[in-house]
Amino acid sequence: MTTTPVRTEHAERTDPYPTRGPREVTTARQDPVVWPASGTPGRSGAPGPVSRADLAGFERDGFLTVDRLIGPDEVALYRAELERLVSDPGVRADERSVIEPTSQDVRSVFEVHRISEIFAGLVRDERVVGRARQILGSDVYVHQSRINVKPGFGASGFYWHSDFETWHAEDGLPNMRTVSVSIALTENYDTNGGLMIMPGSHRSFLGCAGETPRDNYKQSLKMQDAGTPSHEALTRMADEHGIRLFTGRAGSATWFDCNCMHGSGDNITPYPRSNVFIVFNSVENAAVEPFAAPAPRPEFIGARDFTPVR
Ligand code: 6CS
Ligand code: FE
Repeated sequence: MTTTPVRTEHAERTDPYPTRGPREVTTARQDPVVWPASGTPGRSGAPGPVSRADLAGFERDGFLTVDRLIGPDEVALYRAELERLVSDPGVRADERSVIEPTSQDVRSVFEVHRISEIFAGLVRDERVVGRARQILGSDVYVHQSRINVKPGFGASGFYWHSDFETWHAEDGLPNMRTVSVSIALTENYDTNGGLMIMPGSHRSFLGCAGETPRDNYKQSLKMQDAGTPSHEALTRMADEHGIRLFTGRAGSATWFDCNCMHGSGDNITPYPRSNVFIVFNSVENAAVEPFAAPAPRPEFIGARDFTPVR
């Protein structure tokens, strides 16, 4: 007797946050911002280094700032490691490095938590991973890490976007249970291309119009196109939420929810705005198939190793 293999269709799954279809569509957030500790429903926020007032601020605004997350000696250590990495020809030639289109300077290096033991140590630091576990209410793994050099004299910024929109569409993160920290390694002035966030924008999801091209990351990490909001949407959101520019000395940090609408301007000053950027995802929100892309992005951009940070 012969049997024919039964073709199982790709199980239809509902997408809570539709994006990259024919038109822009706004969906209310369906996830908590500060998650209850796994197994203790209701109580928001596991114990940890973030004060209750700061947790409340994070819930409301989508971000919180720490004036001095790391001290001057640590800043010097991470600055030196950043300089070592960006001046290493092997790193520069590696696909993990993004080169500035005009100046040919290194713009970013991805997956520094894997290629650098020094940055791996920063990820495991309780002042860092402890805050992520507290906000996400669970163990966490690193979905992405990068150093952004943002040299002076013309480094280009990042246009307005929601990180979650990309991480959902292209990396397959199902829910908004992901938090980023940007740790300043140089002074963030109000003139050298600082991070801007629309406070409160994390509470609604803007699904963008336009399909994801194949191998989109090869272009999007230089200048994002797919996943870019319309002028109308940005005007509406800026009118509703305002725009907050983050400044701070080296060693300060901004923690922000994965769905904040944010961006940064060019840096034409002589002063670099370098930072290390770490994205923690809950182990209960591990990446699945992309929700709106032909294939997942490479692992150095969207991790597929979900081992919790210890
Ligand atoms: O596509 C990404 O994953 C990266 N792009 C930007 C502009 N922010 C988030 C992330 O590093
Ligand atoms: Fe971003």
